[in-house]
Amino acid sequence: MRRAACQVLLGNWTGSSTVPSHQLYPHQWSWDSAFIAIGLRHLSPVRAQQEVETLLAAQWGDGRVPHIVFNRAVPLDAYFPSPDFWRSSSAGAAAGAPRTTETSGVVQPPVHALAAWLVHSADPDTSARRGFLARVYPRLVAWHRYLADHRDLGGHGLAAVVHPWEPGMDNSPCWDGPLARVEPAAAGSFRRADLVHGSAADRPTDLDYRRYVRLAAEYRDHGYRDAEAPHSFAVEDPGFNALFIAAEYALARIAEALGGEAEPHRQRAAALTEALVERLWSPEAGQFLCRDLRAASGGRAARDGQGGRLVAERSAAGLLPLVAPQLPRPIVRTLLRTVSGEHYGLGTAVRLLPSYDLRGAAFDRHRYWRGPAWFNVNWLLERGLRRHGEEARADALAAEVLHAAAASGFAEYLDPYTGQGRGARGFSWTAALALDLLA
Ligand code: 9YW
Repeated sequence: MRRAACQVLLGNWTGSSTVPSHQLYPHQWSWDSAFIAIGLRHLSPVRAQQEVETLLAAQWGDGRVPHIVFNRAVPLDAYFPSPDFWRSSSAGAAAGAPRTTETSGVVQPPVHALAAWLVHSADPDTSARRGFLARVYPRLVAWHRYLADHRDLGGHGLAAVVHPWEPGMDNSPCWDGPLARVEPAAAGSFRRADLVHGSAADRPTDLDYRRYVRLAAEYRDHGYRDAEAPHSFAVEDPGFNALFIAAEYALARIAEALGGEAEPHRQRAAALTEALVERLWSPEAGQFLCRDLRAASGGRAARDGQGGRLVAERSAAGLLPLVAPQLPRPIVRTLLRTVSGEHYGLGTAVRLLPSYDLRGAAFDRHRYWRGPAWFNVNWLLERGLRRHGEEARADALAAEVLHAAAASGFAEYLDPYTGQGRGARGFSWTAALALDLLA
């Protein structure tokens, strides 16, 4: 299995970074690269460092790390939206977009500091010799500062996402409500490239895409400036913020290794954890929920006086706070019950955590983030279980992840009931995270 996983990563390496999948996603993706680097460190620590550094080289002046870094050698029609849609180097000039590299203008979850720390730890000598941590640290600090300063749209310390691509779970049922208020772009005004390689029944719908396009164009037309963009979609997502917390703790370790100040990072991580619990924890749901910042006030759920409204959909993103080390113990206990309860059924109805509530009205075992099991989510859960002392459950999950990764040819995602692979094969983060679990 190790050899097969390495082959996937070697095949998807482009010379300076790794594509998630040559056909479907032929450029560099932000959180993919973080997960890929975590696996690549076992194969080549230097390549793993390059993976992170290539991504960070495309960082914008305002600190944002774009969700896609485009490879100019790839034809424009291979992926939509292409560089001529985002027009980052011109439209993003005021926000400090790079002049010579084209990128998207939205972000993805901030897993990078965690990846950088794990990559460094795999081979501290090579890392020190190459000055890896010293080079990436200021960039990671600027990235986190961007999230804290420009994305605290709710005003209580959490980072908000402004597009369904940002939390990395494009068509999660959690966005159905907030997206319904977005006027879809005209049908036929763009051409989807994903349907050439993916099956329509697995992918987001055309109506979803028309709204994704509208939101991205609106952001672009405001120069990607957060203070000016209307951000008609603005959500506090527990997965995104949980990864922000884990990354902030990783930044503390990086600072320490460089002989710098770790305490401010720990303090920010603690403050984020507090805000996460305060704003997104739902005792009734037994998990964290998303907060829709643009929901009109009124209705029972809105009367918590926190602004916006909790979204009444259960997604696996609401379990990811298990990666936060300082989560209050009663919340950890509840989350552990929820994972194996009727809504997720881990260990009973299914062998890998599904992306969405098995009992939810929108559940669809094949459609992308509306039910299928994803490897990065399960890898994070495995880490969370271990972090909170659930060694046996973590071991069992790791074994299931490895089995499913190999049996599916390193599929992009799986039918959670049958374990059958769906989407792309030879998918990079699946191979990388399998390699990490094998190590
Ligand atoms: C897109 C690359 C990306 C992942 C996302 C996943 C999908 C579609 O593919 O996004 O066009 O960006 O939802 O999490 O990073 O693998």
